[in-house]
Amino acid sequence: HRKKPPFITFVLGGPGSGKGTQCLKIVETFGFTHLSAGDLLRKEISSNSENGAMILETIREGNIVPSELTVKLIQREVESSENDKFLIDGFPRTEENRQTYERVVGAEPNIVLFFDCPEEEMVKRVLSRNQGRIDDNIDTVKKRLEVFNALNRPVINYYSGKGKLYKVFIQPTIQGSIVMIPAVGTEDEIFTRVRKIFTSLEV
Ligand code: UP5
Ligand code: MG
Repeated sequence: HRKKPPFITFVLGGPGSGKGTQCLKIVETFGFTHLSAGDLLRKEISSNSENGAMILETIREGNIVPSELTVKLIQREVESSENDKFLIDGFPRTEENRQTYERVVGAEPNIVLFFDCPEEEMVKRVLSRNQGRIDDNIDTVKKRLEVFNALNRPVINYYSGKGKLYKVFIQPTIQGSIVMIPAVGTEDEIFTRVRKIFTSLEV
């Protein structure tokens, strides 16, 4: 039995923005448990579960798997873990995902981390990743970006309005009329910024 509710961080950002990469570093440094919604869904495909074929088709098209299913997979992992702090990576992707999570779990996340990365950089990374993902091709990447912009941005705005959003810029910033250019950092440079966030939160 849990004494207190777990500390939940939603990790958001477009395809290839570096969510998974940074989550591994947060795990090493701060002892979180990393739950990638995409990985949990891909595990359902490879374990030949009853929903496997539907999930495969949905991911191939760059669409969103039904909320109840994803929430169930996440909730199962959280409840079977001894840890009390979690990174939920790549979820919620839509307002409907978010509302389903909050209704079923009965809680909001503590914070939301958002990797704001330029599209050209995301496309370049995804297409050079080469890990055999069925959705890492130019057509599906374009679709994933469209879905991200149309459906995930409202979720990000929602949490921003609640004061829960921590944004890591991976893109040029404009100060006055000067554009600060090469802000796409290495994995370690990005983590320096991420580390500051978690250090300041003392979790
Ligand atoms: N890389 C990372 N950081 C770098 C840096 N600073 N400089 C240079 N290179 C860097 O990184 C991507 C690549 O970039 C890697 O090769 C990395 O080495 C390099 P990664 O950390 O993997 O980025 P990430 O943001 O995790 O990208 P990913 O492709 O996993 O994001 P998606 O959000 O597209 O994928 P996800 O697995 O979350 O979802 C896949 C699909 O599942 C969705 O499209 C959807 O169909 C379905 N889905 C749902 O339906 N519901 C859900 O809730 C979740 C997923
Ligand atoms: Mg990922």
